[in-house]
Amino acid sequence: MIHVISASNRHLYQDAIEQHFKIRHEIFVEERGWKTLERPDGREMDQYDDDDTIYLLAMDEGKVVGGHRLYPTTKPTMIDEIFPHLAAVSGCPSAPDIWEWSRYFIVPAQRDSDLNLRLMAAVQEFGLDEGISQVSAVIEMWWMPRFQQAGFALKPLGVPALIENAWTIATLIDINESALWTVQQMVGKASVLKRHGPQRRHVAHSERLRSSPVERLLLA
Ligand code: A1S
Ligand code: SAM
Repeated sequence: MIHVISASNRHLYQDAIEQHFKIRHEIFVEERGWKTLERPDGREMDQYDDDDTIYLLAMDEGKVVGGHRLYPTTKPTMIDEIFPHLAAVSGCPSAPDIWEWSRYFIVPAQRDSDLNLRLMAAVQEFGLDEGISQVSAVIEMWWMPRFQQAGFALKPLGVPALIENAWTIATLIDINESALWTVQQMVGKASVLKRHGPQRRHVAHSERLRSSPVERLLLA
């Protein structure tokens, strides 16, 4: 199952979160060669890993096997701060119902399985549950047919540019019932998420943390 982890339930997932930072280092720094993200402690984390980050992690018998993360666009994002030139046509998205999607990975042993489709279904299912209408993402162009095959509608925010030798584009991806339905048909499952507690809890928790420093202290 794919677990939703936010500040509201992170205390239940300390081990999974730690595993995932190490796996991210192995995959993004060592395999993909994104050397800017290299860290001596072997944990890949950046400025978009904080109390407002929501992780969707696929777990198999206690082991993290894949995942991705979401970050509120009401805060400075990767598109704003690092890749604004990719959003030169439409501007950088910033709205409570748009979240930035990044760090999509599957451990090598689980690639070329249905996990990829389940991870795609997870972003649609979670987004619909939590009132997210779009996710923004900086993607290499080879993602475009993958998303289109899964029924996702994408809108480019600008023109592609070469980043680390890969043609890359900033996009907005719609979260909607139609995309969820298409990808669920491909997965052959109605739900891929493991839920603890009520729906609409994770985004609302993050919004409360951001709205009040006192609440931040009380909820910490
Ligand atoms: C991006 C964040 C946002 C999305 C939110 O026949 P093949 O093997 O060539 O088929 C491949 C390729 O067509 C394509 N593909 C995968 N990696 C590619 C790359 N680096 N460059 C160009 N094309 C690439 O996908 C096909 C299937 O790939 P796969 O690895 O055999 O299987 P799977 O299960 O679909 O897994 C895909 C992912 C991307 C999840 C997996 O390869 C992975 O975790 N890679 C490392 C992390 C990564 O690069 N993430 C994307 C950037 S964040
Ligand atoms: N879509 C990617 C993701 O999901 O994380 C990020 C963008 S993609 C163009 C890969 C490039 O972004 C790599 O060169 C990587 O070093 C860079 N990158 C990712 N996160 C970064 C960060 N926090 N600061 C600087 N560069 C970053």
